[in-house]
Amino acid sequence: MAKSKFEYVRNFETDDTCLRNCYIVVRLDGRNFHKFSEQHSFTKPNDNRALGLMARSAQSVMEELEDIVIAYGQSDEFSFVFKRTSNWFKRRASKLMTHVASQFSSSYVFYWKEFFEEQPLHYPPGFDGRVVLYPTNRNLRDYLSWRQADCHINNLYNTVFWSLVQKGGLTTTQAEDRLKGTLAADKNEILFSEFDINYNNESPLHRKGTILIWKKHEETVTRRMKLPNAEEKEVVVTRIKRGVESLHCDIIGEQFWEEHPDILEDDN
Ligand code: DGT
Ligand code: MG
Ligand code: MG
Ligand code: MG
Ligand code: MG
Repeated sequence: MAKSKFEYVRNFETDDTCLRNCYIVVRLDGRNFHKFSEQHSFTKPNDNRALGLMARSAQSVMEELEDIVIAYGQSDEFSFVFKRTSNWFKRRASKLMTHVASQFSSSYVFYWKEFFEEQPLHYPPGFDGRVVLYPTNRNLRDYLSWRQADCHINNLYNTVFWSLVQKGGLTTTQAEDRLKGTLAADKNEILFSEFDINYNNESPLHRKGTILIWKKHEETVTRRMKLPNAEEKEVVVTRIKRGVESLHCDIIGEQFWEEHPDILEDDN
């Protein structure tokens, strides 16, 4: 086919191929969720409906897009890790990122009612996305550890803060002042001595966030088969299917990675 004289505009497109051999991480974050959570009456410090909807939307991303080996989410953010050998969309960063962001956003709206029931969605939420490349398993694990440590730090702070306000009767300004300069141990102590809360017994969903991985399971179905002599016969067929599994465990230490050796590929 002859090229039109307009064809040259293609040359204005820039190359955004992600470097080979690197894990591709796409992290999404809710746009202005400070306001969104207020306007949709999210419970403080954690709203299980909101966290459930985030995880459900991330599951849809994993099921609909290719080559995601693990996803990690907390608060209004979710990170998706593409396997380092992925060649999906020729590793073009903009394609990967926009597919993740749009699949996630449309799922967030699509599944809203399943989680929020009578609470209406007042306006369409948005999510920003970024792509980061990690060349080694250590770098990728440190990235995920960073996000989970962030979850822990924020959740510990928020748990004490809202205990002081909701149960201790402090104003938000007083609670802020009370927590200024405190270390983790101080916060644990306030929770324990003043509110009878052992932080380690708080919900793992809130303390650890949500990890999504693939899990294989066997599925047995009965099929009706036509035999050559026109007779029908019932046949039992067993297939290996994979489904998304949701966990709320530690991913900073060794144990998780020893128990799930097929998430990471070798460094060499
Ligand atoms: P951004 O990301 O720069 O557009 O602005 P924000 O407002 O989304 O800021 P970000 O992402 O740093 O903080 C997340 C906000 O979402 C934060 O204000 C708390 C809110 N949020 C997230 N999850 C929950 C929840 O479960 N309950 C409540 N009450 N708020 C939540
Ligand atoms: Mg942000
Ligand atoms: Mg945000
Ligand atoms: Mg955020
Ligand atoms: Mg197209």
